[in-house]
Amino acid sequence: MEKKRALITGVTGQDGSYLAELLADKGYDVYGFMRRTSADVPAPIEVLNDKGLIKLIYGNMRDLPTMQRVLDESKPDEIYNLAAQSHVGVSFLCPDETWDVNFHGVERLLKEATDRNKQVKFYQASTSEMYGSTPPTHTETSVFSPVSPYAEAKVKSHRLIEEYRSKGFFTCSGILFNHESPRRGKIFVTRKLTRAFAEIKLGFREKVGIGNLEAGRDWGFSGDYVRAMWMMLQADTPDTYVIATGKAHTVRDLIEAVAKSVDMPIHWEGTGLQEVGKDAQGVVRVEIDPRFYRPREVDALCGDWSKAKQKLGWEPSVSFEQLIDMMIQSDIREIGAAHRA
Ligand code: NAP
Ligand code: F7E
Repeated sequence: MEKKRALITGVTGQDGSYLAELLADKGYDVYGFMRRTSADVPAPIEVLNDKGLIKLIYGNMRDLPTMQRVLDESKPDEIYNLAAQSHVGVSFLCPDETWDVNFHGVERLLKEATDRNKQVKFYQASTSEMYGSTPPTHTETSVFSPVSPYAEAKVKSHRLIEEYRSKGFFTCSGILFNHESPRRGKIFVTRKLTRAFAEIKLGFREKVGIGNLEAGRDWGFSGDYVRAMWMMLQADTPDTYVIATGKAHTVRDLIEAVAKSVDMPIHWEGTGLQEVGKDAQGVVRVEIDPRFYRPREVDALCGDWSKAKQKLGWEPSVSFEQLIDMMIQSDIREIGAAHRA
């Protein structure tokens, strides 16, 4: 049987890297879009394991000719569109780039891909940010109320995916809630905190500045979530699915859990911008830094993943506590290795 070919945009990101490994392990030939600035060796870069090939080639969601060239070279059966300006806070600072990559990039890729192959299967990385703060638990049919340029662009792309589906194309949308891992970018709140507390624990840092303590998120493990992406494209019919754990925690809970996992329980003193988190010796380890507040915030998100369980047989395998532990142990190892080198 001929090997399946997959194209992953955003292959150098957290999800892209896990997905590329998953698909290569399943025997796919995997092609990945890589921006020139993503690696310090020139593309193409080929990684061959005993089952499949991962080939990284230059591509940019803002550049139609590179997109056309990559599609002609990779001839994908499946496309996973993960590339995005993915930071919500940054989207307020760079709305044009966010709109161009997160919406027009999807528009370009969908058109070029379906012009070349009407049977291509397309996964779009939609997001829980599309809901805004509509409580309490979100399903595939909950109302969208985006509050950031990031979320607005993602809603528009989500609608486009549905439009293509209604015309008979195999386009799926995963409404993924926050998912993390040791490969998470260091400016997202989970990794920022696991990194900071690893440094505090090892004596390289005293404290960390943080924004909104009360925001609630449903945090899962990226490795579980990329498995769901693949499952969506293997189903008989294309659809939209919520992927989440169904358990929400606040940033305050997250800080307490991270601090506890390095044996440094935190207690809180003060209120508002003066609130601080202190360790058992009374040393301030967490303080509020207004620079990390957003112009508009999504207060609370929690996903109902029952449709994914029912129709795909998907379920999350890593708990919030296990996720934090995995991330902090990895940061401790990484910092230790860097200081020994
Ligand atoms: P990530 O780590 O920030 O990765 C984003 C990827 O997009 C990187 O590979 C980045 O390349 C690439 N990219 C950015 N601009 C590009 C451009 N103009 N052309 C080509 N590639 C570009 O994000 P992630 O956490 O893996 O998330 C993957 C996708 O899922 C994103 O679309 C995100 O919006 C969405 N999502 C994420 C979550 C989550 O909690 N992680 C939840 C819901 C949805 P560089 O290496 O060059 O920067
Ligand atoms: O913020 C609050 C912040 O940046 C989570 C992306 O993958 O998930 C991610 O978006 C919460 C927010 O993720 C800090 O205000 C407090 O309420 O880790 P984050 P995000 O904005 O939820 C969604 C589903 C995506 O689709 C996105 O691509 O934490 N928060 N203090 C902070 N956040 C950050 N980054 N830094 C702080 O110091």
